[in-house]
Amino acid sequence: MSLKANIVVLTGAGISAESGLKTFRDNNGLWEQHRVEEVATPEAFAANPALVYRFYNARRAQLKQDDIKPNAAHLALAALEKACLGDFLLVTQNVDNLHQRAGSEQLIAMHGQLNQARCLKSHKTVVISGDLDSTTLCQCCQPPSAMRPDIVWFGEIPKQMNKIESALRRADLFIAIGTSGQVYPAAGFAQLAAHSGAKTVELNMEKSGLAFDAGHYGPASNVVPEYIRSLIGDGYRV
Ligand code: BV8
Repeated sequence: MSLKANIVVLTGAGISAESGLKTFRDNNGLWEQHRVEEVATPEAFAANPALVYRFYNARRAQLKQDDIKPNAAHLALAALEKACLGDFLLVTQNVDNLHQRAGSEQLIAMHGQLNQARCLKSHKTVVISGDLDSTTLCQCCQPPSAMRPDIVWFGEIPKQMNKIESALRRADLFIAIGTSGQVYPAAGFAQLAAHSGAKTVELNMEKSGLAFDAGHYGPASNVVPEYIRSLIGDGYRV
């Protein structure tokens, strides 16, 4: 069954948890005894680039592990996109590549991607899969410049905000999945969609505390396919 509606979906770390990727609230938000919010900043990169390169190299390497793959929630969102006859946009806060691997196409990785690097001089981005460090040089400048992870750090502006806000203003349905709603501007998307007349739904392990019209709670790999089946029927198998 297809769906004549404009849909915006926002995902957070919780949708990738059952694929084996830690969420930000796991380990009390710590990595190697550092608060993630302190490592994922331009200041941390300026003060201790080796630490920040290592933080992202470890997470990028994890994506190549055989046991890290899209789960039923990622696949159900790809099916929803195919069944949607209106405008569909999936906005992820995650920097992993699981939505891409699940087949989602109308996708904005608003906080960047582990598998991309950015030239510090030209700001051009390139796809990478291996480690990045201060000796990794760009191919776009003469003389070549050092590169950084193409990640949006705290205090930096998320990607494609205009496109995201315009989609939220046109949305009939806004679905937030696996996000604690603690990081802005993503945490404000449900309210913007609601003000524009959208129905808002939260699919999460627990209530995030943000206001939604409806919510379904439990592991994403159960709750998301179940909810999407309620929208488009059994017309898909994951
Ligand atoms: C900006 C890349 C200006 C890095 C990330 C005071 C008040 C309000 C805002 C601020 C403030 N002080 C500073 C700010 C701004 C700041 C901010 O919001 N800080 C927070 C900490 C207060 N924001 C910024 O700096 C942003 N930029 O504001 O620029 C601007 C903006 C617009 C226009 C002009 C100017 C930039 C923020 C981006 C930072 N980068 N990621 C990296 O990945 O290393 S954010 C990072 O943390 C993630 O990407 C993610 O977005 C966030 C963590 O959030 P979640 O994804 O929700 O993950 P979390 O672990 O928190 O929650 C997981 C959820 O899943 C939980 O609810 C859990 O119950 C659930 N779950 C777990 N398992 C499952 C599950 N659900 C279902 N199934 C399961 N199995």
